[in-house]
Amino acid sequence: MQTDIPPATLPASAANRLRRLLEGDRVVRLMGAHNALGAKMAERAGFDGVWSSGLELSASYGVPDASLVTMSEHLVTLQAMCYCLSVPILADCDSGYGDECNVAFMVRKFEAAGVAGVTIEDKCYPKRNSFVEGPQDLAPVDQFVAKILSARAARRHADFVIVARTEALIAGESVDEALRRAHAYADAGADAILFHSKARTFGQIAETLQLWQNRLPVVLVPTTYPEVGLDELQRLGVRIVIYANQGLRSSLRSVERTYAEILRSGSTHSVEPFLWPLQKVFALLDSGHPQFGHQPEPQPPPPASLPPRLPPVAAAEVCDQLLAAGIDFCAGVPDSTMTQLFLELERRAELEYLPAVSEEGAIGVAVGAYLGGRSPAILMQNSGLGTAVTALASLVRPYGIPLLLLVGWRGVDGDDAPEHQILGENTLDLLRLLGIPFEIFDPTQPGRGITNLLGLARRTSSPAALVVRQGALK
Ligand code: SPV
Ligand code: MG
Repeated sequence: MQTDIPPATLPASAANRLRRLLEGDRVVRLMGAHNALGAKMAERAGFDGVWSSGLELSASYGVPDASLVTMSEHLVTLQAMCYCLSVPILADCDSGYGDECNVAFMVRKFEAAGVAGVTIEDKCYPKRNSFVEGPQDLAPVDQFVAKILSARAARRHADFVIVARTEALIAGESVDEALRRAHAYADAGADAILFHSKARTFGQIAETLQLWQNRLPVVLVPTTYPEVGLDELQRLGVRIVIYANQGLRSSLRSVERTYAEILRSGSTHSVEPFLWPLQKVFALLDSGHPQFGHQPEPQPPPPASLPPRLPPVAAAEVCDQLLAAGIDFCAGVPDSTMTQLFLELERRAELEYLPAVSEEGAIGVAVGAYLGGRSPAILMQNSGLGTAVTALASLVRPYGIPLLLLVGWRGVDGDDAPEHQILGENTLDLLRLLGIPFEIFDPTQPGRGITNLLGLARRTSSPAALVVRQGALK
Protein backbone atom coordinates (compact mmCIF):
# COMPACT_ATOMS: atom_id res chain seq x y z
CA MET A 1 0.00 0.00 0.00
CA GLN A 2 1.29 3.39 -0.90
CA THR A 3 0.99 6.29 1.47
CA ASP A 4 2.13 9.84 1.16
CA ILE A 5 2.98 10.14 4.80
CA PRO A 6 6.55 11.44 5.02
CA PRO A 7 8.98 9.34 7.03
CA ALA A 8 9.06 10.43 10.65
CA THR A 9 12.22 12.20 11.72
CA LEU A 10 13.16 11.48 15.26
CA PRO A 11 14.54 14.40 17.22
CA ALA A 12 18.16 14.01 18.27
CA SER A 13 18.45 12.03 21.47
CA ALA A 14 19.15 13.90 24.69
CA ALA A 15 22.59 12.29 24.78
CA ASN A 16 23.31 13.51 21.27
CA ARG A 17 22.23 17.02 22.22
CA LEU A 18 24.50 17.08 25.26
CA ARG A 19 27.34 15.62 23.24
CA ARG A 20 26.96 18.36 20.62
CA LEU A 21 26.90 21.01 23.31
CA LEU A 22 30.03 19.50 24.83
CA GLU A 23 31.76 19.65 21.47
CA GLY A 24 30.62 23.21 20.79
CA ASP A 25 32.67 26.28 21.43
CA ARG A 26 30.84 28.01 24.25
CA VAL A 27 30.43 27.22 27.91
CA VAL A 28 27.36 25.03 28.48
CA ARG A 29 25.28 26.11 31.47
CA LEU A 30 23.40 23.53 33.50
CA MET A 31 21.05 24.41 36.34
CA GLY A 32 20.49 22.12 39.30
CA ALA A 33 17.01 20.74 39.89
CA HIS A 34 15.43 18.01 41.98
CA ASN A 35 12.11 17.56 40.24
CA ALA A 36 10.41 18.10 36.92
CA LEU A 37 9.02 21.47 37.98
CA GLY A 38 12.46 22.85 38.82
CA ALA A 39 13.81 21.38 35.62
CA LYS A 40 11.06 23.09 33.63
CA MET A 41 11.90 26.37 35.30
CA ALA A 42 15.54 25.93 34.32
CA GLU A 43 14.60 25.20 30.72
CA ARG A 44 12.18 28.12 30.65
CA ALA A 45 14.88 30.45 31.94
CA GLY A 46 17.14 29.46 29.05
CA PHE A 47 19.68 27.09 30.59
CA ASP A 48 21.26 24.64 28.18
CA GLY A 49 20.38 21.68 30.35
CA VAL A 50 19.63 20.37 33.81
CA TRP A 51 21.82 18.88 36.53
CA SER A 52 19.81 16.43 38.61
CA SER A 53 21.59 17.41 41.79
CA GLY A 54 22.08 14.76 44.47
CA LEU A 55 22.06 17.45 47.13
CA GLU A 56 18.77 18.89 45.85
CA LEU A 57 17.24 15.46 45.47
CA SER A 58 18.24 14.51 49.02
CA ALA A 59 16.86 17.84 50.24
CA SER A 60 13.57 17.10 48.51
CA TYR A 61 13.37 13.96 50.66
CA GLY A 62 14.34 16.04 53.68
CA VAL A 63 17.52 14.02 54.28
CA PRO A 64 21.24 14.73 54.11
CA ASP A 65 23.16 14.28 50.87
CA ALA A 66 24.74 11.03 52.08
CA SER A 67 23.76 8.23 49.67
CA LEU A 68 20.38 7.86 51.41
CA VAL A 69 18.23 8.48 48.34
CA THR A 70 18.36 5.38 46.22
CA MET A 71 19.13 4.93 42.55
CA SER A 72 15.49 3.97 41.93
CA GLU A 73 14.22 7.13 43.60
CA HIS A 74 16.57 9.18 41.45
CA LEU A 75 15.36 7.26 38.39
CA VAL A 76 11.71 8.11 39.08
CA THR A 77 12.63 11.78 39.31
CA LEU A 78 14.61 11.59 36.08
CA GLN A 79 11.71 9.93 34.28
CA ALA A 80 9.44 12.77 35.36
CA MET A 81 11.98 15.32 34.17
CA CYS A 82 12.58 13.58 30.83
CA TYR A 83 8.86 13.46 30.16
CA CYS A 84 8.53 17.22 30.02
CA LEU A 85 11.95 18.57 29.05
CA SER A 86 13.56 19.35 25.73
CA VAL A 87 16.96 20.21 27.13
CA PRO A 88 19.34 17.41 28.14
CA ILE A 89 19.86 16.19 31.71
CA LEU A 90 23.20 15.32 33.25
CA ALA A 91 22.52 13.09 36.24
CA ASP A 92 24.51 13.48 39.44
CA CYS A 93 25.06 9.84 40.35
CA ASP A 94 27.15 10.27 43.49
CA SER A 95 29.66 7.41 43.63
CA GLY A 96 27.50 5.19 41.41
CA TYR A 97 25.18 3.63 44.02
CA GLY A 98 27.57 0.80 44.85
CA ASP A 99 30.32 -0.95 42.90
CA GLU A 100 30.86 -1.26 39.15
CA CYS A 101 27.88 -3.64 38.82
CA ASN A 102 25.60 -1.01 40.30
CA VAL A 103 27.12 1.55 37.93
CA ALA A 104 26.32 -0.62 34.89
CA PHE A 105 22.73 -1.17 36.07
CA MET A 106 22.31 2.55 36.70
CA VAL A 107 23.71 3.57 33.29
CA ARG A 108 21.30 1.21 31.53
CA LYS A 109 18.33 2.50 33.52
CA PHE A 110 19.20 6.19 33.21
CA GLU A 111 20.00 5.98 29.50
CA ALA A 112 16.70 4.19 28.85
CA ALA A 113 14.87 6.91 30.76
CA GLY A 114 16.24 9.51 28.34
CA VAL A 115 19.01 10.97 30.47
CA ALA A 116 21.86 12.46 28.44
CA GLY A 117 24.75 11.51 30.68
CA VAL A 118 25.96 10.67 34.17
CA THR A 119 28.54 12.04 36.53
CA ILE A 120 30.21 9.59 38.90
CA GLU A 121 32.54 10.74 41.65
CA ASP A 122 35.61 8.98 43.05
CA LYS A 123 34.42 8.73 46.64
CA CYS A 124 33.64 5.67 48.71
CA TYR A 125 30.05 4.54 49.21
CA PRO A 126 28.23 5.94 51.12
CA LYS A 127 29.34 9.40 50.05
CA ARG A 128 28.80 12.65 51.90
CA ASN A 129 28.21 16.03 50.31
CA SER A 130 31.45 17.69 49.29
CA PHE A 131 30.89 20.75 51.45
CA VAL A 132 29.98 19.17 54.79
CA GLU A 133 32.55 19.32 57.56
CA GLY A 134 34.57 16.19 58.25
CA PRO A 135 36.57 13.63 56.33
CA GLN A 136 35.90 12.73 52.71
CA ASP A 137 36.92 9.22 51.77
CA LEU A 138 38.39 8.89 48.30
CA ALA A 139 38.03 5.60 46.49
CA PRO A 140 41.21 3.92 45.27
CA VAL A 141 41.93 4.92 41.68
CA ASP A 142 41.66 1.39 40.28
CA GLN A 143 38.25 0.92 41.91
CA PHE A 144 36.96 4.09 40.27
CA VAL A 145 38.55 3.23 36.95
CA ALA A 146 36.56 -0.03 37.09
CA LYS A 147 33.38 2.01 37.41
CA ILE A 148 34.24 4.12 34.36
CA LEU A 149 34.97 1.03 32.33
CA SER A 150 31.72 -0.48 33.50
CA ALA A 151 29.74 2.66 32.59
CA ARG A 152 31.29 2.69 29.13
CA ALA A 153 30.49 -0.96 28.58
CA ALA A 154 26.91 -0.53 29.78
CA ARG A 155 25.86 2.45 27.67
CA ARG A 156 23.92 1.51 24.56
CA HIS A 157 24.88 4.56 22.57
CA ALA A 158 28.31 6.14 22.34
CA ASP A 159 26.74 9.61 22.66
CA PHE A 160 25.75 8.92 26.26
CA VAL A 161 28.11 11.15 28.24
CA ILE A 162 30.20 9.80 31.11
CA VAL A 163 31.68 12.49 33.33
CA ALA A 164 34.32 11.38 35.85
CA ARG A 165 34.38 13.63 38.87
CA THR A 166 37.42 13.78 41.07
CA GLU A 167 36.96 14.79 44.67
CA ALA A 168 40.69 14.84 45.36
CA LEU A 169 40.72 18.61 46.07
CA ILE A 170 37.59 18.26 48.22
CA ALA A 171 39.37 15.59 50.27
CA GLY A 172 42.30 17.94 50.87
CA GLU A 173 44.63 16.28 48.38
CA SER A 174 47.00 18.28 46.16
CA VAL A 175 46.41 19.58 42.66
CA ASP A 176 48.92 16.96 41.49
CA GLU A 177 46.81 14.18 42.99
CA ALA A 178 43.67 15.59 41.33
CA LEU A 179 45.49 15.61 38.01
CA ARG A 180 46.91 12.12 38.51
CA ARG A 181 43.40 10.81 39.08
CA ALA A 182 41.95 12.78 36.17
CA HIS A 183 44.54 11.32 33.81
CA ALA A 184 43.73 7.81 34.97
CA TYR A 185 40.02 8.45 34.37
CA ALA A 186 40.75 9.91 30.93
CA ASP A 187 42.80 6.79 30.12
CA ALA A 188 39.82 4.67 31.17
CA GLY A 189 37.62 6.44 28.63
CA ALA A 190 35.72 9.13 30.54
CA ASP A 191 34.21 11.77 28.23
CA ALA A 192 34.84 14.72 30.52
CA ILE A 193 36.40 15.47 33.91
CA LEU A 194 34.75 17.36 36.73
CA PHE A 195 37.33 18.90 39.05
CA HIS A 196 35.45 19.71 42.23
CA SER A 197 36.83 22.20 44.73
CA LYS A 198 35.62 23.83 47.92
CA ALA A 199 38.21 26.62 47.79
CA ARG A 200 36.75 30.08 48.33
CA THR A 201 38.58 31.48 45.33
CA PHE A 202 39.13 30.32 41.79
CA GLY A 203 42.93 30.03 42.25
CA GLN A 204 43.07 26.30 42.97
CA ILE A 205 40.92 25.39 39.98
CA ALA A 206 42.70 27.88 37.71
CA GLU A 207 46.00 26.19 38.58
CA THR A 208 44.53 22.75 37.97
CA LEU A 209 43.14 23.78 34.60
CA GLN A 210 46.41 25.27 33.51
CA LEU A 211 48.17 21.97 34.16
CA TRP A 212 45.34 19.88 32.72
CA GLN A 213 45.63 21.61 29.35
CA ASN A 214 42.17 20.51 28.34
CA ARG A 215 43.11 16.92 27.75
CA LEU A 216 39.40 16.22 28.12
CA PRO A 217 36.53 18.71 28.40
CA VAL A 218 36.28 20.16 31.90
CA VAL A 219 33.15 20.50 34.03
CA LEU A 220 33.08 22.87 37.04
CA VAL A 221 30.69 23.52 39.91
CA PRO A 222 31.62 26.99 41.17
CA THR A 223 29.49 26.95 44.33
CA THR A 224 32.22 28.22 46.66
CA TYR A 225 33.89 30.53 44.16
CA PRO A 226 30.75 32.11 42.71
CA GLU A 227 32.42 35.27 41.45
CA VAL A 228 34.06 33.44 38.55
CA GLY A 229 32.31 34.65 35.41
CA LEU A 230 31.43 33.03 32.14
CA ASP A 231 34.15 34.95 30.26
CA GLU A 232 36.87 33.61 32.53
CA LEU A 233 35.53 30.06 32.19
CA GLN A 234 35.35 30.46 28.43
CA ARG A 235 38.91 31.79 28.32
CA LEU A 236 40.17 28.74 30.20
CA GLY A 237 38.30 26.37 27.90
CA VAL A 238 35.81 25.09 30.50
CA ARG A 239 33.03 23.22 28.69
CA ILE A 240 30.28 22.85 31.28
CA VAL A 241 29.44 24.96 34.29
CA ILE A 242 26.94 23.61 36.79
CA TYR A 243 24.95 25.93 39.02
CA ALA A 244 24.19 23.07 41.33
CA ASN A 245 21.89 24.29 44.07
CA GLN A 246 21.02 27.96 43.57
CA GLY A 247 17.45 27.05 42.60
CA LEU A 248 16.90 25.14 45.84
CA ARG A 249 18.47 27.83 47.97
CA SER A 250 16.50 30.66 46.39
CA SER A 251 13.21 28.81 46.83
CA LEU A 252 14.03 28.04 50.46
CA ARG A 253 14.64 31.70 51.14
CA SER A 254 11.49 32.79 49.37
CA VAL A 255 9.33 30.14 51.03
CA GLU A 256 10.72 31.01 54.47
CA ARG A 257 9.76 34.65 54.03
CA THR A 258 6.33 33.92 52.62
CA TYR A 259 5.39 31.50 55.40
CA ALA A 260 6.60 33.84 58.14
CA GLU A 261 4.66 36.74 56.62
CA ILE A 262 1.42 34.72 56.44
CA LEU A 263 1.75 33.72 60.08
CA ARG A 264 2.65 37.28 61.09
CA SER A 265 -0.11 39.06 59.20
CA GLY A 266 -2.87 36.48 59.69
CA SER A 267 -3.77 36.42 56.01
CA THR A 268 -2.21 35.86 52.61
CA HIS A 269 -3.02 39.32 51.34
CA SER A 270 0.39 40.86 51.88
CA VAL A 271 2.25 38.03 50.14
CA GLU A 272 -0.01 37.93 47.05
CA PRO A 273 2.03 40.48 45.08
CA PHE A 274 5.11 38.28 45.47
CA LEU A 275 3.48 35.08 44.23
CA TRP A 276 3.00 33.78 40.71
CA PRO A 277 -0.63 34.11 39.64
CA LEU A 278 -2.27 30.69 39.26
CA GLN A 279 -2.77 31.27 35.53
CA LYS A 280 0.98 31.52 35.14
CA VAL A 281 1.42 28.25 37.05
CA PHE A 282 -1.14 26.57 34.78
CA ALA A 283 0.63 27.87 31.67
CA LEU A 284 3.97 26.52 32.91
CA LEU A 285 2.44 23.10 33.54
CA ASP A 286 0.70 23.06 30.16
CA SER A 287 3.84 24.01 28.27
CA GLY A 288 5.47 21.02 26.59
CA HIS A 289 2.66 18.67 27.57
CA PRO A 290 1.41 16.90 24.43
CA GLN A 291 -2.25 17.08 25.43
CA PHE A 292 -2.27 20.75 26.15
CA GLY A 293 0.29 22.04 23.69
CA HIS A 294 2.25 25.11 24.40
CA GLN A 295 0.12 27.76 26.00
CA PRO A 296 1.81 31.12 25.85
CA GLU A 297 2.30 32.48 29.31
CA PRO A 298 0.03 35.37 30.17
CA GLN A 299 1.87 38.62 29.80
CA PRO A 300 1.20 41.58 32.04
CA PRO A 301 -1.54 43.69 30.46
CA PRO A 302 -0.27 46.69 28.51
CA PRO A 303 -0.54 49.87 30.52
CA ALA A 304 -4.19 50.86 30.33
CA SER A 305 -4.70 54.14 28.60
CA LEU A 306 -5.77 56.66 31.14
CA PRO A 307 -9.31 57.97 31.03
CA PRO A 308 -9.66 61.62 30.11
CA ARG A 309 -9.08 64.06 32.91
CA LEU A 310 -12.26 65.12 34.66
CA PRO A 311 -13.17 68.54 35.97
CA PRO A 312 -11.41 69.26 39.29
CA VAL A 313 -13.03 69.04 42.67
CA ALA A 314 -12.55 71.60 45.42
CA ALA A 315 -9.78 70.68 47.85
CA ALA A 316 -12.12 71.63 50.69
CA GLU A 317 -14.43 68.80 49.60
CA VAL A 318 -11.54 66.33 49.76
CA CYS A 319 -10.67 67.56 53.25
CA ASP A 320 -14.27 66.98 54.29
CA GLN A 321 -14.12 63.47 52.93
CA LEU A 322 -10.86 62.73 54.78
CA LEU A 323 -12.45 63.92 58.01
CA ALA A 324 -15.62 61.95 57.33
CA ALA A 325 -13.51 58.79 56.84
CA GLY A 326 -11.91 59.36 60.25
CA ILE A 327 -8.54 60.80 59.20
CA ASP A 328 -7.38 63.18 61.93
CA PHE A 329 -3.70 63.65 61.15
CA CYS A 330 -1.79 64.35 57.95
CA ALA A 331 1.91 64.55 57.28
CA GLY A 332 3.61 65.07 53.98
CA VAL A 333 5.89 66.86 51.61
CA PRO A 334 4.29 69.59 49.49
CA ASP A 335 3.49 68.65 45.92
CA SER A 336 2.21 70.89 43.18
CA THR A 337 -0.39 68.31 42.11
CA MET A 338 -2.15 68.85 45.44
CA THR A 339 -1.23 72.49 46.23
CA GLN A 340 -4.83 73.39 46.97
CA LEU A 341 -5.18 70.48 49.37
CA PHE A 342 -2.04 71.46 51.29
CA LEU A 343 -3.37 75.03 51.59
CA GLU A 344 -6.73 73.74 52.75
CA LEU A 345 -5.11 71.48 55.34
CA GLU A 346 -3.25 74.42 56.82
CA ARG A 347 -6.57 76.19 57.28
CA ARG A 348 -8.31 73.26 59.01
CA ALA A 349 -7.84 73.23 62.76
CA GLU A 350 -9.67 69.90 63.14
CA LEU A 351 -7.29 68.09 60.77
CA GLU A 352 -3.76 68.42 62.08
CA TYR A 353 -1.18 68.75 59.31
CA LEU A 354 2.55 68.41 59.78
CA PRO A 355 4.78 69.38 56.83
CA ALA A 356 7.93 67.30 56.59
CA VAL A 357 11.19 67.74 54.69
CA SER A 358 11.26 64.17 53.40
CA GLU A 359 8.68 61.52 52.64
CA GLU A 360 10.49 59.05 54.87
CA GLY A 361 10.31 61.55 57.71
CA ALA A 362 6.61 62.11 57.06
CA ILE A 363 6.00 58.36 57.19
CA GLY A 364 7.96 58.05 60.43
CA VAL A 365 5.82 60.79 61.99
CA ALA A 366 2.60 59.27 60.68
CA VAL A 367 3.50 55.83 62.03
CA GLY A 368 4.23 57.43 65.40
CA ALA A 369 0.87 59.19 65.25
CA TYR A 370 -0.87 55.91 64.45
CA LEU A 371 0.84 54.15 67.35
CA GLY A 372 -0.30 57.07 69.50
CA GLY A 373 -3.93 56.43 68.58
CA ARG A 374 -4.37 58.80 65.62
CA SER A 375 -5.67 57.94 62.18
CA PRO A 376 -3.10 59.36 59.76
CA ALA A 377 -2.76 60.01 56.04
CA ILE A 378 0.36 60.85 54.08
CA LEU A 379 0.58 63.28 51.18
CA MET A 380 3.46 63.10 48.75
CA GLN A 381 4.42 63.41 45.13
CA ASN A 382 5.18 60.21 43.19
CA SER A 383 8.86 61.17 43.09
CA GLY A 384 8.68 61.02 46.89
CA LEU A 385 7.33 57.51 46.62
CA GLY A 386 10.79 56.54 45.38
CA THR A 387 12.35 58.24 48.40
CA ALA A 388 9.92 56.48 50.71
CA VAL A 389 10.45 52.92 49.47
CA THR A 390 12.54 51.88 52.48
CA ALA A 391 10.12 53.35 55.01
CA LEU A 392 7.18 51.71 53.26
CA ALA A 393 8.85 48.34 52.81
CA SER A 394 10.67 48.14 56.13
CA LEU A 395 8.35 49.95 58.48
CA VAL A 396 4.79 50.40 57.25
CA ARG A 397 4.36 47.01 55.55
CA PRO A 398 6.02 44.70 58.08
CA TYR A 399 4.46 46.44 61.08
CA GLY A 400 1.02 46.40 59.53
CA ILE A 401 0.25 50.14 59.66
CA PRO A 402 -3.04 51.01 57.91
CA LEU A 403 -1.81 54.17 56.25
CA LEU A 404 -3.67 56.10 53.57
CA LEU A 405 -1.27 57.59 51.02
CA LEU A 406 -2.31 60.42 48.74
CA VAL A 407 0.21 60.35 45.94
CA GLY A 408 0.44 63.18 43.43
CA TRP A 409 0.97 61.60 40.01
CA ARG A 410 3.28 63.75 37.97
CA GLY A 411 4.80 62.78 34.66
CA VAL A 412 1.87 60.78 33.35
CA ASP A 413 -0.34 63.16 31.45
CA GLY A 414 2.20 64.08 28.82
CA ASP A 415 2.43 67.76 29.64
CA ASP A 416 4.92 67.64 32.48
CA ALA A 417 8.65 68.36 32.84
CA PRO A 418 10.87 65.54 31.48
CA GLU A 419 12.37 64.69 34.89
CA HIS A 420 8.95 63.44 35.99
CA GLN A 421 8.46 61.09 33.08
CA ILE A 422 10.17 57.90 34.29
CA LEU A 423 8.54 57.88 37.69
CA GLY A 424 5.30 58.97 36.07
CA GLU A 425 5.32 55.91 33.83
CA ASN A 426 6.26 53.59 36.67
CA THR A 427 4.25 54.89 39.60
CA LEU A 428 1.57 52.22 39.48
CA ASP A 429 4.15 49.44 38.93
CA LEU A 430 6.12 50.72 41.90
CA LEU A 431 3.01 50.52 44.06
CA ARG A 432 2.32 47.02 42.77
CA LEU A 433 5.90 46.01 43.50
CA LEU A 434 5.56 47.27 47.05
CA GLY A 435 2.29 45.38 47.42
CA ILE A 436 0.34 48.60 47.99
CA PRO A 437 -3.21 48.55 46.60
CA PHE A 438 -4.26 51.75 44.89
CA GLU A 439 -7.01 53.61 43.10
CA ILE A 440 -6.79 56.58 40.81
CA PHE A 441 -8.57 59.52 42.39
CA ASP A 442 -11.90 60.29 40.74
CA PRO A 443 -12.75 64.00 41.25
CA THR A 444 -16.39 63.31 40.48
CA GLN A 445 -16.63 61.01 43.51
CA PRO A 446 -14.00 62.38 45.90
CA GLY A 447 -15.17 60.33 48.88
CA ARG A 448 -15.25 56.97 47.14
CA GLY A 449 -11.55 56.25 46.80
CA ILE A 450 -10.81 57.59 50.27
CA THR A 451 -13.46 55.38 51.91
CA ASN A 452 -12.58 52.29 49.85
CA LEU A 453 -8.87 52.50 50.40
CA LEU A 454 -9.01 53.42 54.05
CA GLY A 455 -11.39 50.51 54.65
CA LEU A 456 -9.02 48.19 52.84
CA ALA A 457 -6.00 49.54 54.73
CA ARG A 458 -7.73 48.98 58.06
CA ARG A 459 -8.98 45.51 57.17
CA THR A 460 -5.59 44.36 55.95
CA SER A 461 -3.33 46.38 58.26
CA SER A 462 -1.34 47.72 55.36
CA PRO A 463 -0.96 50.92 53.38
CA ALA A 464 -3.21 51.84 50.44
CA ALA A 465 -2.71 54.65 47.96
CA LEU A 466 -4.97 57.14 46.24
CA VAL A 467 -3.15 58.37 43.17
CA VAL A 468 -4.05 61.96 42.28
CA ARG A 469 -3.53 63.22 38.72
CA GLN A 470 -2.58 66.76 37.92
CA GLY A 471 -5.54 69.09 37.63
CA ALA A 472 -7.79 66.90 39.79
CA LEU A 473 -8.04 69.47 42.60
CA LYS A 474 -8.85 73.16 42.66
C1 SPV B 1 25.15 18.20 43.92
O1 SPV B 1 24.54 19.17 43.46
O2 SPV B 1 24.62 17.30 44.55
C2 SPV B 1 26.59 18.09 43.72
C3 SPV B 1 27.37 19.28 43.72
O3 SPV B 1 27.09 17.01 43.64
S1 SPV B 1 27.89 19.55 45.32
O4 SPV B 1 26.78 19.72 46.17
O5 SPV B 1 28.72 20.71 45.21
O6 SPV B 1 28.69 18.40 45.75
MG1 MG C 1 25.91 15.50 44.37
